Amino acid sequence: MARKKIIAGNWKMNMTPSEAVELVNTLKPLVANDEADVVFCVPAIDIIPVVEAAKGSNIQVGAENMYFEEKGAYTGEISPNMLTDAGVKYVILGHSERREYFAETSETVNKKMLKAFEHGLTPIMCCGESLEQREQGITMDWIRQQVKVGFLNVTAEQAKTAVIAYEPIWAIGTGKTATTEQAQEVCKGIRDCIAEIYDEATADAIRIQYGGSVNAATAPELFAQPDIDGGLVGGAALKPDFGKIVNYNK
Ligand code: G2H
Repeated sequence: MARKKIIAGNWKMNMTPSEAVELVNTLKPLVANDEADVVFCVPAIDIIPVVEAAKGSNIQVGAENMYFEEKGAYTGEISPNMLTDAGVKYVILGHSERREYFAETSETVNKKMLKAFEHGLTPIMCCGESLEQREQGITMDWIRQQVKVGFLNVTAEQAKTAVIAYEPIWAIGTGKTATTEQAQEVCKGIRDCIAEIYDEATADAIRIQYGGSVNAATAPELFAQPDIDGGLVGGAALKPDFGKIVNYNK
């Protein structure tokens, strides 16, 4: 099955609302590519202006996180229905920065996954090992656990529409991209894990991205791998270079 590539920017905690609109206006003409889904995952406060600025383009908008309840006394949180009402289609869940700094666990990620599907949001579930885990030889054990817990009670039909982002923690924002072989090996391992949990058809349909210091120079080879269906891009998504990453195949 030919999977459509998905190339998503993760803006992290960058861009004020006015800077966000300016960036969308700069990138709009550069990120047109019919062969890939192009998603801008932006800070909550930027969502509404970015949805507005992206109108008429191929840019789809994502959030960087959400809570697993719909409303109530959860000061500071944002709910799935708030996101959909604002025009959001995707949501990053379980990014390693949220796991490290904001006590996110695979269990909370799983609750958020289930809520995202319930509301028609496509989750981009992040997983990845630390340098220590890689050196201990437990990369795949760790990632398989993150995937298995993250997908608990997710149906095969839902899983087919999901996106998993493999982001080795040691490659995030460090300028150290995993080698193409390392990235392909883990992405294949993730696909095998999905086949074990569900079946071949689900494994064949789910999209798996690589993330971690992706740039215009590394994207073409990474995205050409059989099990890498695009990228989750941080730093380089804030620059005109993102247009080159999206058009990696041109
Ligand atoms: C990894 C990635 C985006 P960067 O976190 O999710 O960021 O490309 O800056 O390493």
